[in-house]
Amino acid sequence: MSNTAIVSLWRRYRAVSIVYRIGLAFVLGSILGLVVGQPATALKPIGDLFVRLLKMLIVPIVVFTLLMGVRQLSPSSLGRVGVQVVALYAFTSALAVAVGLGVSNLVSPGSRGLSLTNAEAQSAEAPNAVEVLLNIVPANPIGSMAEGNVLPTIFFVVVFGLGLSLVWEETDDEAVRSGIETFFDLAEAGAEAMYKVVWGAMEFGVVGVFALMANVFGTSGIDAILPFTLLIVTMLLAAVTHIGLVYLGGLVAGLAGRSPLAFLSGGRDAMVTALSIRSSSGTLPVTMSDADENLGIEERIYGFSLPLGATINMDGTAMYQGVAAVFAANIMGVNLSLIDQFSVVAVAVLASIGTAGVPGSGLIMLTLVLTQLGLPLEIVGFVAGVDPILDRIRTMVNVTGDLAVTTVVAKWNGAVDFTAEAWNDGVVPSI
Ligand code: DAS
Repeated sequence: MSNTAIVSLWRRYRAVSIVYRIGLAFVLGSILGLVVGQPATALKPIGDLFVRLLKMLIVPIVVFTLLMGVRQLSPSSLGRVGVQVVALYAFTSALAVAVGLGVSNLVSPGSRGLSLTNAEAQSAEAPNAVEVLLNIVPANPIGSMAEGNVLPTIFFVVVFGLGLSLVWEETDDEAVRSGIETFFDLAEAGAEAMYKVVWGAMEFGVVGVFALMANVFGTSGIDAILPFTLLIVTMLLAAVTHIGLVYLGGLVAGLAGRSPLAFLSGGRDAMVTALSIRSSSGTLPVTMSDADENLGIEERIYGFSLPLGATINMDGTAMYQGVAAVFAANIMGVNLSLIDQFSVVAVAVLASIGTAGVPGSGLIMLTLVLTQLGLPLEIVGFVAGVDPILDRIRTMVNVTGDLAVTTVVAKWNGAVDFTAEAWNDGVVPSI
């Protein structure tokens, strides 16, 4: 084959979105494992290399992305409306993880058809409740980072970031202020660099996922298809439950006293866009347009809450961490205690502050949750292959949550024109 043919083939290969290439690697690796059987497990070291790459990313991702996320939570820039928005965002995110865990405990994805016995089970004996709570506060933050302890690292970075914001507001010392701005600017640059590194790791992930799936299907055979199907079904059920109960029932009908169907009609463009492009940030212009034109919300509210929501409010992503944690534990044959599930909620809610509203970011955040639970990161490689489907569901929930909270806060602050189209297009009379 001539050089030009190879170059053009390479260009065509790179033109395909990385996530679809990983999806293709998932399918081809699975087929190879099914066809070749046990010999396919010889590829496992390639998958292990991909897992090590993911482990390398964990601490820098937490430090940089969370510092960047916390920068937007400085008390003065929030104000009364901001505090209402952030409080509801945090509350719905915690509920989302609980819904994800609850539905997963019922459906129990990963408990049949797949067992990962040969990966080292990192979890020692389960610590008790008091130990887990105490362990959230690191005795030595640098040591926690060095050991890759996720929750204490997250706790320290959030506290440190809030400290920087408070000093920035209170000090008159310009040198201190510019030093703090440098900290945050470095965090922003570091976060951007880490996302670049993440996608570099995901490039290798095409080969890594191929090898991991060849190993899985070479070991477990055709039965391994069931857990992945159940994982998608569980995520769908959790998403519908959360949207129905929390957003439509609790927020729109309960707190805003308006018709849930009218809300869905008003936010449909943003929900469909999110499903299509898998990016909250990319959907933001549509989300803002739905808020303004369909739902009659004033710009002084959505202009603050929606960009903030696209960055720090990721209910679908947080929910997914709960679903994937149960999936991973079932594959490992490990039972998640209530304490374990509490730590999933804590990591998922805090980590979702730093999760970017871009395709696949929730998959990277899964490495934090699995590390916190002491579960093998191979599972990130397993679920990467079906992430194009799971990410769409996550992103749609993320965007719907941003709009639902914005509707409630706007109602509380008299900033919704309920004569707007969606509330009165005859779908359902408002409550
Ligand atoms: N795709 C991300 C978003 O844009 C969500 C995720 O990956 O979890 O919100």
